[in-house]
Amino acid sequence: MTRPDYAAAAEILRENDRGAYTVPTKGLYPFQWNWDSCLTALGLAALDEDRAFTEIETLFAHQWPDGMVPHIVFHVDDDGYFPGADVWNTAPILGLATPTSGITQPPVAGFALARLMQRSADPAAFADRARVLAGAIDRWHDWFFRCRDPEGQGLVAILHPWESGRDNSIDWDTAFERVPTDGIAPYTRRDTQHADPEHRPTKDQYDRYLWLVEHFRSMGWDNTRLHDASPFRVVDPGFNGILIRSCADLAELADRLDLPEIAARNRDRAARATTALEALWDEGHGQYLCLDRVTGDLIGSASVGGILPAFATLPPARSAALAARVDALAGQVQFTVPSHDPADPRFDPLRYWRGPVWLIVNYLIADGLRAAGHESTAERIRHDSLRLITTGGFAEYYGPRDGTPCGGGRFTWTAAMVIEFLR
Ligand code: 9YW
Repeated sequence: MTRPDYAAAAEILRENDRGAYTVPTKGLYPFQWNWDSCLTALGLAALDEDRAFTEIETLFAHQWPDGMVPHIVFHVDDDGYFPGADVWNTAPILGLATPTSGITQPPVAGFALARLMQRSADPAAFADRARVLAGAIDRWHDWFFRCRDPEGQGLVAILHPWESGRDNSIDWDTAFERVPTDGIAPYTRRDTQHADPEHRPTKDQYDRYLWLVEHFRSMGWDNTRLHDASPFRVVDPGFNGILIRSCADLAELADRLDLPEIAARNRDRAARATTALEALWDEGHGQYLCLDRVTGDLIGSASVGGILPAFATLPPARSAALAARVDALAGQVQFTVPSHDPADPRFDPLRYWRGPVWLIVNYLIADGLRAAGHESTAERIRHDSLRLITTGGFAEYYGPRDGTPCGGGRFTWTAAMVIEFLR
């Protein structure tokens, strides 16, 4: 792997830069996405540190009054994406200056900010901006535990598959059967006009995605009520693993920034969630599983969501088991880490989150495994990730068996992760 890939990655970041935020890719996703931006900031920092901080600041400028940070910020009008601002209708309902979606996404901001500061050539120059962001991220974390863990169980639920960032994972299939489709407004999808429909979620899934959006909208996007009112409430180990890591990293950063209360609160959140995560461990699958909070049952679906907690600091036996799980998966595919276990009959190698490899997920897993001392597994993931770029370019995701590039092309966070992997 040589420098030209780095240069090509940097060119994609520049191309998708809209000044104060980046779009995930031209055409398919013309707005700012939450976890895309935070992970993209890591790549941007290699080109321009100031611009990297701006990326996260722009996202947090659209934090809701209740503390939630939305998954999409609709900075511009563009009918190339569905569902657009008018479907969510958050701006009129909540009096927002810029329309946003009404749900959130994996909370990588705490981790991303801490990493930007850790790596900065001149952290003192960014300390004031980091303090403001640390306060905003702390409010987001507080929102999670208030609104998505109302009974204080220690872990937070997602109320919509889009919140997980793993839209059509097999993990959601059973719980999704409870979501009705009657009464939804007629609609035209745009994603299937930009990307191969065979590589995207199905119409049945889109109907249910929209039913949930319309249901939450009809409740005025009131997050004090949505958790209990949603027929879809799932505790995703990947999402919680990311939250744990962000709480822990934010706590450490807050110590350095002399923000002791933020440090204490986030350390406590990370510790409680790490303890609670144990309930999602499944010895049979050798990984974590999702929990359906409506039924109280673990969901028997071995997705990468159950490996993603490797990103957080776990008991050593758990990290070791997850490293072994990745090593075992490597025996079944050409490129790790598939988003679902190929041994599961529901595995679908090219359909979005039901099998394909995503570089951001690879990066998070490899980062955690490396920190836990599983160097060779982390290195394998890094190596496979870079091979995918060589064979398929900077795609949105890839087939794990043959590296087929899928979805959108010239993809921002894929490029950002390449910059990270080449550091
Ligand atoms: C959609 C932007 C987003 C990611 C998600 C991914 C996809 C958007 O693209 O969702 O409309 O389905 O699943 O994780 O943030 O890259």
